[in-house]
Amino acid sequence: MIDVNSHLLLIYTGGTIGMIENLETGALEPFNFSHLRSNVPEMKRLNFHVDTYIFEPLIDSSEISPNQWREIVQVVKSHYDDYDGFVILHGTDTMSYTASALSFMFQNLTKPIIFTGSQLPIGKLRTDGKENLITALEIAADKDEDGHPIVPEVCVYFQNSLFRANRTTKINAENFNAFISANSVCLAEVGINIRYNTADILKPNYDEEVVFYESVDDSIAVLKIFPGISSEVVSAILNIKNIKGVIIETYGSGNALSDEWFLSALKGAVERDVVLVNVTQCLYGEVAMQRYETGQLLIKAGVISGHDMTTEAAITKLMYLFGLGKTPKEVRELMQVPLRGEMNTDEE
Ligand code: ASN
Repeated sequence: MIDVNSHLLLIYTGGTIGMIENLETGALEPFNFSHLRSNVPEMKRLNFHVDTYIFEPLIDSSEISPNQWREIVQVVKSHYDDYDGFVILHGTDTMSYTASALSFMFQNLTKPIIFTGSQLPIGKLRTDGKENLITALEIAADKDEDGHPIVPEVCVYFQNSLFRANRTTKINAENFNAFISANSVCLAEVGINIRYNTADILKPNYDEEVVFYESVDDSIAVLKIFPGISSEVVSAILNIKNIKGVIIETYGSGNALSDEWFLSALKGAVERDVVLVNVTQCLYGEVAMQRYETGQLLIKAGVISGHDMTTEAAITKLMYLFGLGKTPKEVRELMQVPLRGEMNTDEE
């Protein structure tokens, strides 16, 4: 039920939702919040209170970096006790990265943090931004009979579906349904009613404090395997100066080439304490390295399983764990344990 006494903070970072067309170049550019607000007069009709925090400068989300993730954490941290929930307007291009990062940077979260945005600017008649924004706000204001928020998680709300943030991937540059969470059920489906999947929503310990983490370590890389990949490419990535972790995007259930040069490059990196994490290039399904001989060779080389994690979740989880100052051994262990519902570990 929507709590009419709810106070929400709307954090506007930029993205298409608030953009307007530059008449000279024809390109969409970030624009100010009053433009956005004046295009959503419906916000005045919400029966709860919404304050705003506006990023300066507003950005296209392809410009996002861990600096902005830190700023979002700081804003939420300094206003945490003043609000019942937070809605973050963010560009769709990197929304899954930011939202995944944030899911790790808050521990024992007791309030909703809902990311949303749009594919068409709010000033366009057919915009998807209005529904996304209004419903994200309503979800953030929803409470259960004990007065607790229904969804005390970091989520992405887009086109009628509420997803766990660290399970999402942007899969569509055209349609309004830009996101999916391929390996995890939706936390809510929105039609005439908002139907929450309460059994799947993570609940915090309300007797304990939320913990905010502000540092992430970006000494990581992604190595996408493709037929014909050369030893130069592989060794250039695995030997980057000060690299701490590499996400290896493999085929199918976690397979890659079994050439001697490849396996010895991986072994060499593991011996230098680089954490190698296997995620699949497939959207659906998980890494099960023991299933094929090629996968088993990766286990022998010291590669660990990222199970059914998205690349976005694996990247941001590694950044978070190294940001905590964990040792490579600890990172290897923690990468294989779900910390915020980001993966399912029961492989076949
Ligand atoms: N380029 C935009 C952004 O990510 C795309 C969008 O928001 N739909 O900021």
